[in-house]
Amino acid sequence: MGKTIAQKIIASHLVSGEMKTGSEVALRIDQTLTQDATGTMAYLEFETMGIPRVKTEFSIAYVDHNTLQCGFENADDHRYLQTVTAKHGVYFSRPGNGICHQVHLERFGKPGKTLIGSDSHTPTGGGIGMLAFGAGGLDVAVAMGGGAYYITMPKMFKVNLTGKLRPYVTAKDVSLEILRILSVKGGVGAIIEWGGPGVATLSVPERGTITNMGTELGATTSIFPSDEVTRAFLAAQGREQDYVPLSSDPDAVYDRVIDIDLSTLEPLIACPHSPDNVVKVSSLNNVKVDQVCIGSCTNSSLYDMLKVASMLKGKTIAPTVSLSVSPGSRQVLRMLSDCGALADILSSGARLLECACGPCIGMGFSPNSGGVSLRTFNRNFLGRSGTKDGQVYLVSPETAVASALTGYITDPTTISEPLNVEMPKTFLVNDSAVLPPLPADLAEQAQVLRGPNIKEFPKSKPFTDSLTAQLVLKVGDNITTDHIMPAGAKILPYRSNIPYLSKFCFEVCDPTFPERAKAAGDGIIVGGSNYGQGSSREHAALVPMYLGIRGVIAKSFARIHAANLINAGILPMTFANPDDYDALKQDAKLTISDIVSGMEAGVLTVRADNDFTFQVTCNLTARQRKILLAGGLLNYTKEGGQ
Ligand code: MIC
Ligand code: SF4
Repeated sequence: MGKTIAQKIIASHLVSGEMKTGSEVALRIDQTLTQDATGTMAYLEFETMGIPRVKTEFSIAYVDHNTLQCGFENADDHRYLQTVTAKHGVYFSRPGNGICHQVHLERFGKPGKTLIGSDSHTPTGGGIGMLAFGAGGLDVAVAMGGGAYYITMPKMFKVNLTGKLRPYVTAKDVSLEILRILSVKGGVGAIIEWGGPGVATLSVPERGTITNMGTELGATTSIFPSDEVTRAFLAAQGREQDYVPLSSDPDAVYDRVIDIDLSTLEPLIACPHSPDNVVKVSSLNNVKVDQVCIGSCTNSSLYDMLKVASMLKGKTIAPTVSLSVSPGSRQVLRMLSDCGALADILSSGARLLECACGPCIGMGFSPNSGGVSLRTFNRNFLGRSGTKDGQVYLVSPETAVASALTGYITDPTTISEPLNVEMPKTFLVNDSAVLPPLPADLAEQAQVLRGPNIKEFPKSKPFTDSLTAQLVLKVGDNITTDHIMPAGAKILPYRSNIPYLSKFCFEVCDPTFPERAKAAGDGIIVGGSNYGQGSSREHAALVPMYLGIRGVIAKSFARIHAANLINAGILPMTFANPDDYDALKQDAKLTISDIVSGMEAGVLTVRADNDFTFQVTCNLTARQRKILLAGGLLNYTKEGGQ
């Protein structure tokens, strides 16, 4: 039987396991990336493993999230990251060099290689034919130490593209269309491969936009073939030698095939507060806009920015609109400035922000109270912008500019002027902001500089055979990691200070949660379906663990979060009968007995203090059971577990 692209890369990186859907496979990891908000924790974890130098082909630490330095915390973290990476063989991309996924696509991603990154949008690398996964920091630390990355062998979905996008309809609209079709849960447990004749019409940055937003589908990852378009992109970046062709076999079998005719798509928009809340832009024509933000790892490539500049040239944005533009990398910014396009952007009245995540993660540029903000980003979860009642919509750069010019949500296909932007034949290559690590002989003596904000890693408890815990919080469906552990300019600087962060856990849902959880001692959280969707931040597991949470019972879990819970020593359990969710009341005392044998059988019985008894399933591999019994992955690894 023929193989899909992902199956070919998995087969060539298989360390153990059988490539059968649903069974666990361990993969050799060629490259790792971290960003600063998750990186501090990942390197602290790496340090406790006592491995002197990373064992991957290439590992890099980016600083792109916590770039505001409103106090010593972020600056100290940057210094820690710069010194710890130099010592352990990791490259360091300095603050201002750009957003990790954009820079990685430009400079380091290689077709056919495996990549894991401590950021959920690492699958952006699929745009260049990499098999790239978002993972928790601890999984990245283990991979840096030469350990395998464990995943459940996913189903294979194919999206078959035909036709060609019409002017002003974009790759972002393709992402929104697939979210409309599949929803934020539709990709769970699947790898999405993009194929068909329409693929050849899409550039690498456009493919990157699509694989980037595959994360919002809950997909394990997304990938494009590596073809002549890939070769041309790599050649333009001065690294044609990294090109290898990659395609699926003609008789490859997919679990599901979805057809999209690119020529029939219209500009789409995701309404508050979920990326799958998608309608046509034309259906919202009269909505007044307060703010427009262009950038993020989804839409900050040179190609996107040149289109933005061309649409803004000679025009002025509406006086009621505040427009921000954050180019994805220093390369993009330099090239915009050299060709004069930057002047067109600035003359329109736009505010230029740093080449970083910025407003996407609530690092400044929050909208006004109740303000309507159109963003070219990938997430519009409640409160993420930093303004609790902000109304965030997700759009393409073309829709963003058209709306910034009129002051109302505007379908860009109503613009009559043509939009002709070509990708350059060569990019301006200057990697001076990427610092190589120290050579091994110097590294040994090198000092790692830590600031006072770096606090000790919290200790988790190993599981014993029975647990009585209070149901401290009951929440509904689609709880995101932004609900569990919010981000934003005020809290993000404390990513290496779990005790301080814990004060904000579940703040969006119930600000009394941290105090109540601490008072309860051992606690359990009950959730609906797709619990923990969104980011890869392991803080959404470490902080609840610090507050005493021992287990989460939900209707279903998002992949990375479930892995992070296990890594933190928290037991993820799924309702055997989802209706039992309704019978549970917050504050109930829950007792789980025979945990060790139950984990092995995959079924546990839970008794509430009103004698209501129900069953939960926990499909854990032997390795995951050992991790939980050891009290988390760090303990397990220290004890010699593989
Ligand atoms: C996000 O987009 O939510 C983030 C911030 O990039 C996160 C990582 C983090 O919380 O640091 C992600 O997507 O994994
Ligand atoms: Fe940064 Fe936003 Fe991308 Fe996350 S989604 S990596 S915060 S730009």
